[in-house]
Amino acid sequence: VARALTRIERGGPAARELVRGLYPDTGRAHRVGVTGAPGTGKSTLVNVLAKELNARGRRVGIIAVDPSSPFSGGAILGDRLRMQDLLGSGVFIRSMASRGQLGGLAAAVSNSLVVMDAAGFETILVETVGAGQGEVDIARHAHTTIVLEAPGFGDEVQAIKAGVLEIADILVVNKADREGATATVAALEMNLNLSPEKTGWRPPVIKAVAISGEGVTEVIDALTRHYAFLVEHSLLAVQERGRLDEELRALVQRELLEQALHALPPGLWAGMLDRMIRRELDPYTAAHEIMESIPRN
Ligand SMILES: Nc1nc2c(ncn2[C@@H]2O[C@H](COP(=O)(O)OP(=O)(O)O)[C@@H](O)[C@H]2O)c(=O)[nH]1
Ligand SMILES: [Mg+2]
Repeated sequence: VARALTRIERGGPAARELVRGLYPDTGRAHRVGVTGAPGTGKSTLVNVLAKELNARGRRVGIIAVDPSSPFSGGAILGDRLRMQDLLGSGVFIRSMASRGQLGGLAAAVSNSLVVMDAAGFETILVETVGAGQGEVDIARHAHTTIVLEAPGFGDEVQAIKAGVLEIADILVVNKADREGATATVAALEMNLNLSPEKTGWRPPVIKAVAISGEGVTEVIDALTRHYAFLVEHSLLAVQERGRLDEELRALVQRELLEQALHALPPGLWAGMLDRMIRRELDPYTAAHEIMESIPRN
């Protein structure tokens, strides 16, 4: 599995060939995304969840995605310690840093899920830093998304960014050993009351202390209930269709751009950039001219 994941991360034809071979054996794992601001306790929670699920006999894999790690060695060091902690437990953990743009990372995560799913991991926990659009993207790969909040992360209502409640299936207020957890829970409940439920699932708000394991049973119960809800309402297929639609669009978009770049007369693209800088050409007209100059079959 480790070697397959390395191949996936390198990308290119070898990665594509691997995905092609493994794809028929996928579709059985429960994919769980865990997201939230840095320092809310995602890694700690993922660890205890993995240990507890593993103790209950489930095969658990972890993918830890940290788009910021090229800049902060701390996250990587933390993940190393974490891997030590899980060593010998039967939990498989893989850390992934972003190289280049998030589009590439999203593809690497998607393909890593294929590898772990095919390898028979029944629950795959994907930890992602909540920092902009990226985490929303990665959350789309999950059946169930856990969003972590922690008290003392600024104004409680402000901390609940737009879009976060939309992606949350389970809300965890971690660090409940600290002051302000009750206020954070209340703020989240209030926000949930204001936002309409699209599918009939109301995200539970669970207080937890990840360092002591408090609340972990409740989170696992919520995971089980959410998966059962998806099955019961035939939402797994709906979700999957949406996810595959996006993935396919992204792939075709990339292919088309590559084809266009190949087909263009040499120097045309650079010339257009020069003209745009001189304000002789606007981006829309440039895109139109590029489409016009691509030879069609
Ligand atoms: N007091 C308290 N500290 C916690 C709790 N959970 C995690 N931490 C600490 O918060 C820090 C950040 O945790 P980490 O899991 O690395 O957060 P991440 O950046 O979201 O992955 C670490 O020092 C943890 O030990 C908790 O429930 N209570
Ligand atoms: Mg972390």
